[in-house]
Amino acid sequence: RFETYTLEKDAVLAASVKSKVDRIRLYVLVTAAQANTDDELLQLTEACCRGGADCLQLRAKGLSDGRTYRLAEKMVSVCSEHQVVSIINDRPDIALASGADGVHLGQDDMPVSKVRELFNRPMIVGLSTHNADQLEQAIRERPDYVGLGPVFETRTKHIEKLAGLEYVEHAVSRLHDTGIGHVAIGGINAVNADDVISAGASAVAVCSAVTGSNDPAAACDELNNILSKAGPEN
Ligand code: 3NM
Repeated sequence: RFETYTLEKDAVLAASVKSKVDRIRLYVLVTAAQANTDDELLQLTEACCRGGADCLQLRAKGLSDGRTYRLAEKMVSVCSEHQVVSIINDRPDIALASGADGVHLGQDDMPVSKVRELFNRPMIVGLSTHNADQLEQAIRERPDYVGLGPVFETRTKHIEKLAGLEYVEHAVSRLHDTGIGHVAIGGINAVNADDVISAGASAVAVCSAVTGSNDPAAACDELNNILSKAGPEN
């Protein structure tokens, strides 16, 4: 009886992970560098939530573990208040400890299956992919969603080769029926988001288009309008 209960509970929790991923359309990366104060970052988090982001990712570069953890915990609590999905970049341990909804992994991070073994609750695991070979490998590893990029030139992260809109098109059709979600990423803004949607993407991830704006909430709102015009099933 206990076993049945646990299995049922796991199935319900796993379904809740899937439904969280399914409702992501606007995903914003909040980059925390040494120069930022935690208050600044929390204000940015709040603004993105108010502006209608569906998911926020904390990218902490060069911060101590202690500070990253405290920041993550605060961001998670702001996200939960607004029912926004919270993801921590690169750090399964901090994602788990801070109560985040999930973790985002890069190509150089631990394998998806090993990261899942660390978790004592169902969590979202995302994985960056930059080309068709990495996508095939990702489909075998079964993350909950994959990042597809860089679609356009970006100054936020150095990546050797542009994946382009062609990669988005390829990946979206390849992922069809796999149950794995996707977010297109890299140089996406209010001017080109339409093209990304036309290439088949149902979700976009942005950093500078929102965090580099004087009014991040308005920038999210503008992107949201563009995404919603693309049609509810898209
Ligand atoms: N990952 P912006 S592109 C963090 O292709 C990141 O996997 C990418 O920032 C990938 O919106 C990228 O400022 C940078 O271009 C996204």
